[in-house]
Amino acid sequence: MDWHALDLYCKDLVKEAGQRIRNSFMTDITVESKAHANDLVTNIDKEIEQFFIARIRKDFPDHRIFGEEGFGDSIEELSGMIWMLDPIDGTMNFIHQKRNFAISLGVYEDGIGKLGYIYDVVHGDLYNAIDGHGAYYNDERLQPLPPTTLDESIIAMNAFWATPNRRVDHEGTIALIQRVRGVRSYGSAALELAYVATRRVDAYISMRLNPWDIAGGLVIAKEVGAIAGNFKGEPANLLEQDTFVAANPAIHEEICSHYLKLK
Ligand code: 2AM
Ligand code: CA
Repeated sequence: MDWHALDLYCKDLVKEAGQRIRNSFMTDITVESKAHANDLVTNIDKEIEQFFIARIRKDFPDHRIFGEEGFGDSIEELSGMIWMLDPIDGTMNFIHQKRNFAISLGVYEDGIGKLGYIYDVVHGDLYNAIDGHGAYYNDERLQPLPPTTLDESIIAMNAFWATPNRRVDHEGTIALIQRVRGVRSYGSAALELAYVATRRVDAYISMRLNPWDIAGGLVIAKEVGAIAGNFKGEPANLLEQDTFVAANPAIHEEICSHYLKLK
C-alpha cells in the first residue's frame, strides 16, 4: 500500500465531506434521538457517512468500513483494511452551536492505525498523521509533547463524568479535577484528542467512547508521543465502547491511578 498516495486521497475526501457539511448550514436539518433523548443524530450525519461509504466502496472495494451511523460493515475483528469513521463527532455541538464538531477518520490495517484525520469543519483546520511519519496541523509538523506535571496541566473531559452516575467513578474524577490546573469540556472527543496533540490541553479522558470517536485521533496522538488507552492502561478498544484516556506521557500513569478501583 502506498500510504502517502492514500493520505492525499483521504485529505481530499475529508475536505470534500467538510464542504458538504458547511453547505448543510443553509438547509433545514432533521434531528432524531438514538439510544436516549440526548443521543442525537441528524440527516447530515447519515448523508456524510453515506458519502464516504459510496466513495470508499467504489475506489477500494475490498476494504471494510466501520461507521457510527451503521451504513458500513458490521465489524467483529480487525483483519485487513478498515476505515473507521465518525462523520460528525460532536453532533450535539453541530446541532446547537454549528461549531465545535469534527469529521474523524482512521485507516487501519490488521488493527494497526496507519492514517488518521480530524477535520474541524468550521475552522477549516485539518489534523492528520501517517504512522511513523509524524503528525500535522494544517500541514505543519507537530513536535513531540514536552514533559509536564499534573499540577500545571489542563484536562479535557465531559463535565457529566464528575456527577454521580451509574457506571461512573465520579469520586476519582473529582479528585483529578481538584489536582489539575484547569478543566475544559469541548464536547467532541475527536477535537479533544487533536487538542492533546497540539498541547492546548495535556490530557483528555472519557468514561465511555466508541472506536470511531478515537480511531483517527489515536494515530495522531501516537505520532507526538501521547499515551492513549483505557483507564486500566490497556490499548484502546477498537471494537467496543470503553473508558479512554489520551495524555502527555509524563502524566498518563498518574491520571489512571485516580481510577484504580474501577471494575
Ligand atoms: P458523538 O457526538 O459522535 O456522539 C461528547 O462528550 C463526546 O463523547 C462526543 O465526541 C460524542 O460523540 C462522544 N460519545 C460517544 N459515545 C458516547 C456515549 N455513549 N456517552 C457519552 N458521550 C459519547
Ligand atoms: Ca457522531
